Amino acid sequence: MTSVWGERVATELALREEEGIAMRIQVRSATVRLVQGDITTQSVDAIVNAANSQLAGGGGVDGAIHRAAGPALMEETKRRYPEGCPTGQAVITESGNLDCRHVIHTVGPIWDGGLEGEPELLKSAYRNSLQLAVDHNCQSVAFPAISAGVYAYPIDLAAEHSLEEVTNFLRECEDIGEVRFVLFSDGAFGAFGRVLERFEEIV
Ligand code: AR6
Repeated sequence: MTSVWGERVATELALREEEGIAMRIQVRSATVRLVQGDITTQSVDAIVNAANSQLAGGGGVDGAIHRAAGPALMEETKRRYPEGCPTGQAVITESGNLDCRHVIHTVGPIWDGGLEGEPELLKSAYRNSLQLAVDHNCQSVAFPAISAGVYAYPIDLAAEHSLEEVTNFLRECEDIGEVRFVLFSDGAFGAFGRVLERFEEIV
């Protein structure tokens, strides 16, 4: 059955294309693209880090970004945001050795069954990251699947809630040209792809 959300955005999705391991849709003037790969190698204006609320670094995509960026990234993060970043919020830094202008550090929720406000907090993490990108003139932004690793957000729900919030944002704000989801695993790419396919079904 088609969701209310799907019906609402369907008319604004003009294009979906499969390019091997990439897919994209168009939402007004922006492209939402799915690629499978490593976010640290993306050439975009900003990449988003799935951080923890202490901004202390860690494993997963956080560890990969800090390793690739070099120590300047953690030095700046600690100096500018010693208080950390609450769940659902986002902060921005320069990017060290990465091939992007900025790193946006956001904190997704830890999954605890789904009745503790996790969907709203995840959506807030995406929304606040995109708003920071706009505020810093970043027209292309790459996201990992926030909360879908160590924080255990079920991947199918993560795909649905992430794409829902990003497309809602792009319906209202035309300052961003591309949002790229960089999905590390086959499972994550497949889950995001299945949500995107629903768009095509209802166009
Ligand atoms: N590029 C793209 N995606 C990646 C990469 C990469 N290089 N590496 C992992 N992923 P996670 P979370 C995927 O655990 O669930 C950290 O320790 C991964 O497969 O990185 O939000 C932080 O410090 C998964 O699909 O983030 C926090 O303590 C997705 O990125 C905590 O983990 C997110 O997995 C945050 O947990």
